[in-house]
Amino acid sequence: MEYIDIINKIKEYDRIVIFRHSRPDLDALGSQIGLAQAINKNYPDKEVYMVGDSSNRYAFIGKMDEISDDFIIDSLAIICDVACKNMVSDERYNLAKEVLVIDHHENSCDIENAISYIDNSKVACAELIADMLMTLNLDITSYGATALYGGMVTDSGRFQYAGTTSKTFLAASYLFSKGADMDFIYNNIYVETLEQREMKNYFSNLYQVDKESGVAYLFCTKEVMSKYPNIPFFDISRGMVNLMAGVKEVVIWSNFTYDKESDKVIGEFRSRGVTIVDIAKKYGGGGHPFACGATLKDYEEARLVIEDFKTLVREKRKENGNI
Ligand SMILES: [Mn+2]
Repeated sequence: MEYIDIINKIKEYDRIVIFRHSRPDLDALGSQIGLAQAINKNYPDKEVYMVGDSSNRYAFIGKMDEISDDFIIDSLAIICDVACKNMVSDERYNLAKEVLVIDHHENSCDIENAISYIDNSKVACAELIADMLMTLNLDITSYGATALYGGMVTDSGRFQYAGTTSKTFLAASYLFSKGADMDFIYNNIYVETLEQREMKNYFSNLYQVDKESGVAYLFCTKEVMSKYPNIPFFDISRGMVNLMAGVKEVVIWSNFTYDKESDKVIGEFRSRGVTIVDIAKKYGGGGHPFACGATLKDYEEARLVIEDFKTLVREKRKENGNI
């Protein structure tokens, strides 16, 4: 499948509904909003809506729509930034005439009868969409460009993570030429309240480092989570994992957060230079080579993951003493 096939599919439909994964990050929301804005701009006669659960953290970027089942039945469903059916927010994509998946994750698509465009050379789904628009000479509103830029900035860790390529910067350049508002994104993402800073200080004192292997882990247990009843889960689970990043001695870092909704432990895993996604997959999860996660039964299982990380680092050190 090529970019033009995505656009031709969009052209076939008057009604389009854009989905993405639950607990959205800015790449999921930015991809949705950016794609909707691009369709509106280039094909103004089409009706485009976005659905899914809301995010406190990223509410600044825009709101989702309320739409009826009847509308979806006549529509093309486009699912952004996810290709696993159990991670899609709002399962009504099942009602749509056709389903098109646009994603950049490693996992292959398990959504039945969906057409999929998956490119895991893209650091963000938003980069994929921006690259498509740029390649096909399509236009986008400045709001849409800002949303896509936000997705690229966050999924690439401000163009720092592995996976950022020369094409990422070309896509960013395209978005700037369409009026992307960098300050709006940075002021909403990188400015925090005193309370947030103090919370980070608390979690910074909580993580453990196994110095022998260079594996760090944070256990945000039920007791720990009960100290922050009003903080969205995501702000701790993903928000705190990188407190352990950028430490010379730490090669793999992980955050295991108790989720009271599912009574499970959500693992977020990160690494510098060591591929860890296979361990995430072993525990039923997935993601990117150096940034992935898995849902675990309990902290006993979390300890098994940590042991696997330690073994992995030891094995890698046998191959390459510089790790
Ligand atoms: Mn993404």
